[in-house]
Amino acid sequence: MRAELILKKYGKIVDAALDRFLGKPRFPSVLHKSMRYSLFAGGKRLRPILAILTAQACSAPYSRVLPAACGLEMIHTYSLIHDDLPAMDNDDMRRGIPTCHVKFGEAAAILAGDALLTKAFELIALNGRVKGVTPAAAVNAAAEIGAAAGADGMVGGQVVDMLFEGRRVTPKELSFIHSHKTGALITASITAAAMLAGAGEAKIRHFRGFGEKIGLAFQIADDILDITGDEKKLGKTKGKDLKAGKATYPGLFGIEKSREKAENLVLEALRISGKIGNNKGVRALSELARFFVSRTY
Ligand code: GRG
Repeated sequence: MRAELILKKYGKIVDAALDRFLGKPRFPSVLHKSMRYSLFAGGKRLRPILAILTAQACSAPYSRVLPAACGLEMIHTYSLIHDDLPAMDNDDMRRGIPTCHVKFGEAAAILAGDALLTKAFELIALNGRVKGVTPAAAVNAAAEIGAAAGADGMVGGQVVDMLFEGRRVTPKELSFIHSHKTGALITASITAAAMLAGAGEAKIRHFRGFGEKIGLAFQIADDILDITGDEKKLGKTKGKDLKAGKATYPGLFGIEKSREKAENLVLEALRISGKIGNNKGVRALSELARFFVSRTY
């Protein structure tokens, strides 16, 4: 199946599950409205779809990982809400519409992010109650996602990203920023799902390798899109990295070399997925890996 079709098909499943897990808008209404506003602003749902395809690659039904998959999208959405705040990137547009703080005010946006992050871990814990998931698998998956989202993962990467603004970075420092800020949650979407689906250690190692390669490729592609992309398609202001003096691959290596690097990473990922197997889930994961660098949004 082509990447666009995969995203469409599984995006619908993720959207319906997110709607269910979030529940009806209720008191306090500003909180539920702002959470829902950002969660349903039109994201590609890449992280939950990676989790779903990983379950299928392990020959498990996607229901085995659906609550955690939705939790991953909530963590991702919280990070975007907070990243857009005036104290961070100070962005007005995200996913093609005004950012959460522009629409609801700063305090509401901070709290919407907090509530999404917290709800995510409620769902990740609840995934332990799904038929076929062992208690050990549920605990390991929760620890995996917690580590990837926190100080030694996404938040840590974001802090280093801020520290290096306006400074020249080495390739090693840049790779640290990208693999933590962006790669960690992408990798955990795959490894945690493999754990919940009952994969053994060797398989989980392959999935981790696959995730790390495509996670880095994804962020390099994002750096390139910030320069060459179409603002309408991206749904956000472009050129912000350059303006803020951010550490990026094109900044360090130029666009052509960065493109080459991202494509090579995908080739390495495909070599790893070949070791995992060749069922429908693995083939779909490989298709998505290619999309990570060919995407225009
Ligand atoms: C903890 C506040 C905080 C931030 C963490 C993730 C992050 C760091 C900041 C968000 C901005 C940024 C440059 C993220 C890099 C990851 C990235 C390219 C996000 C966009 O992901 P997509 O393309 O977005 O999956 P959609 O909108 O499709 O879900």
